[in-house]
Amino acid sequence: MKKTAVPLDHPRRVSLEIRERVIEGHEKHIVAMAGLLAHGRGEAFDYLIGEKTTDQARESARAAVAALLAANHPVISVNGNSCALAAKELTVLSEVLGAPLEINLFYYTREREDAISRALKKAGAKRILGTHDRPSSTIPELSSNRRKVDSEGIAVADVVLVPLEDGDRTEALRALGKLVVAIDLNPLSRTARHASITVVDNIVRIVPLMIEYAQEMKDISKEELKSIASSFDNRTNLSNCVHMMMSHLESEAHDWEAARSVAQEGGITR
Ligand code: PTJ
Repeated sequence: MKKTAVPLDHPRRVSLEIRERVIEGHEKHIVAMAGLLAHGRGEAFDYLIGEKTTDQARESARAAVAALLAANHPVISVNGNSCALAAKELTVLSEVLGAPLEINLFYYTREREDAISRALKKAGAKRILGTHDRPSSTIPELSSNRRKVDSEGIAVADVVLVPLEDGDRTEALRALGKLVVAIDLNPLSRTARHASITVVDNIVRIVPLMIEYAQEMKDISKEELKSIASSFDNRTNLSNCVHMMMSHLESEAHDWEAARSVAQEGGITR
């Protein structure tokens, strides 16, 4: 399918360009069909936070980076959507954190694994875990395709970053005693609720910021990093995120009421 050029002056240009990347990813077999739906859900939640990185997201991203820097075996899990939207940025983050990238797919096909592997290599990734030619282990608590993990990656990781997760795995990883960092625009999702640290923001905006934080924080002692991560309370975080969404909606409703009053005063009825 021919790529649709988004006009430069289109008011929704950024959002539409991001959408094009997901569609293109689907055409290249990187993104699963269900990934298109997942993206639409993400877009809706992004509206609710005003399509910008909030202070709450910054705070959770700092705690997330602290946890990843303090880890003995941090791993970044990559699926189709995260690859289509942030292959380059996740590759840089992986280098700064010393956390390998591991392909882990819910809708696994060999064609998708190969397409994602190619895209990550093109983005500069030198070492990719989770491919069919690697030693694998199983997460017994899981029945989905995600149960197959790399023996030198998620299987032995103490901290795992899971962007755009589908919810079945975070709980299982937590049950295995791992610290899970999620990036998910939906603070109500099972992943968001079960993760140790949930960053409620768009992967496109937050991963570049996490790279900056990782560069700033990489010389902090492990003790201090651990204390930053452990003092983060995810329940408070999620509650603040939901409150933020509600106040964003309230202010939108308020604007409409104000506009209606002005129109009525001016005698405009429609
Ligand atoms: O590539 P696969 O086979 O592993 O499959 C990946 C998908 C995403 C299809 C799979 O994990 C899935 O079905 O996920 P869900 O259950 O739809 O959850 C995805 C979550 O990511 C939802 O809570 C969305 O709100 C959120 N999300 C979507 N786009 C973004 C996002 N979060 C952050 N940034 C986004 N751009």
